[in-house]
Amino acid sequence: MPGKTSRDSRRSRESPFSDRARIHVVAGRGGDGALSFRREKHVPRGGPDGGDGGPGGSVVLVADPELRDLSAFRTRRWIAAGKGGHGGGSGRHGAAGKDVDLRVPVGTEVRDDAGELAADLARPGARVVVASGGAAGRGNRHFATPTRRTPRFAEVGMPGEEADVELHLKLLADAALVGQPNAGKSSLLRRISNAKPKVADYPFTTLAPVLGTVDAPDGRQLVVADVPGLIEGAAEGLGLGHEFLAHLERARMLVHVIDAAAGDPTGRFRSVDDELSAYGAGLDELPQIVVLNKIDIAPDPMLDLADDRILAVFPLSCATGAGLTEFQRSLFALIPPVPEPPVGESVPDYLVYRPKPRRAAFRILRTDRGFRVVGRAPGEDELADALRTAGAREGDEVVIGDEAFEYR
Ligand SMILES: Nc1nc2c(ncn2[C@@H]2O[C@H](COP(=O)(O)OP(=O)(O)OP(=O)(O)O)[C@@H](O)[C@H]2O)c(=O)[nH]1
Ligand SMILES: [Mg+2]
Repeated sequence: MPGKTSRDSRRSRESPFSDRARIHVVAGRGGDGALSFRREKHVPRGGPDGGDGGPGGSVVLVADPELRDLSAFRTRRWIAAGKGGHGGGSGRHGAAGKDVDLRVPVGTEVRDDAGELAADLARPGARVVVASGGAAGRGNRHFATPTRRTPRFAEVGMPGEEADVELHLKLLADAALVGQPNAGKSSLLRRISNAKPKVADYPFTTLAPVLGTVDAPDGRQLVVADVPGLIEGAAEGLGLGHEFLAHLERARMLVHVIDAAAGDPTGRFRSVDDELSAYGAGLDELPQIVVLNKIDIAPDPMLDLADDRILAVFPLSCATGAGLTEFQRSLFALIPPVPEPPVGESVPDYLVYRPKPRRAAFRILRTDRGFRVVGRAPGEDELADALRTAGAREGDEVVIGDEAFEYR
């Protein structure tokens, strides 16, 4: 059926698993404070009544357990939050700019331009501000004093933060299935969990990690990841495994699945284990359960290994179900406990990530003739940015301290 084929291929092209994204985030500019004076009958010029602007909206990442990967950002790379509204006369405030909440899968790491880890959305509901909205400008009514009754200036809203941000998803699984292609990893996940990954008798059937939930009779649950097969050289980029080795970093335990019917289980174990060591990041230190699969074909597989990391070895068959109950029970018994955060320390749910730390607390005032810069002296670029967003035009006067110059 040609129709079916084309639909299937289109679907797989549209939604491949995506564990990296690069986005540009721009927070909203704060609204300007108003420069206004009360107008009443018979009063030629009343007091200042310019209201404040609204703060600019922020761009926020939110960890959502419903999301599987970062593919939403394939088509959405430039993300801007709302501008704050300007203040008005009669003390009217500008509206706050709208925040943009970007949903990302749990386990998303945020890296800055330099590739440094800036935040880790490791828990459902965790929030990270990746670009803070600009501060609102205050209206002129804030600047009236007994000696300055008619302040002829108001603050201008500040630009929002802007940054290039790299997102990198590392799946959070309790245990991860590793092994050579065709060993029966996906068959095992189908048997023990609610996930239904594709199973076929050719290598590299599984092209992207799949998570499944395994239930215990006492109500406990474990999340188990099926990761694409590893071949020799995977750590250097051969096969598919390399890209996905990062997903093993956060597993508490590995379930090493070996096709016992293919011969030399010990050699197969070593071959995959060498790739884990070559990758580094502690993968070769994780505790392992070894599964010798396909005992319906090879009934008495031998594994000749003495290794402290190996907690148990289970001969079983995903085809007949032999040994599966025992394996599943032991999975719960052997999984290392979730590391508790040190006493007195809690993992923050709300992190604020500042792409560019705000150096100077300076503000820009709009005056009758142009702009006045107050507070700590800003850097040249920062000032140029702030003046541009404030709407400065050629020829406007800009006053900093005792000096005045023309904006160009
Ligand atoms: N006879 C027998 N065949 C099995 C058993 N377990 C899995 N198979 C078969 O082995 C083949 C590979 O199984 P998969 O579960 O797709 O293997 P995989 O490790 O996920 O493979 P990749 O996704 O390519 O890495 C399929 O044809 C399965 O039907 C078993 O216990 N006995
Ligand atoms: Mg598979």
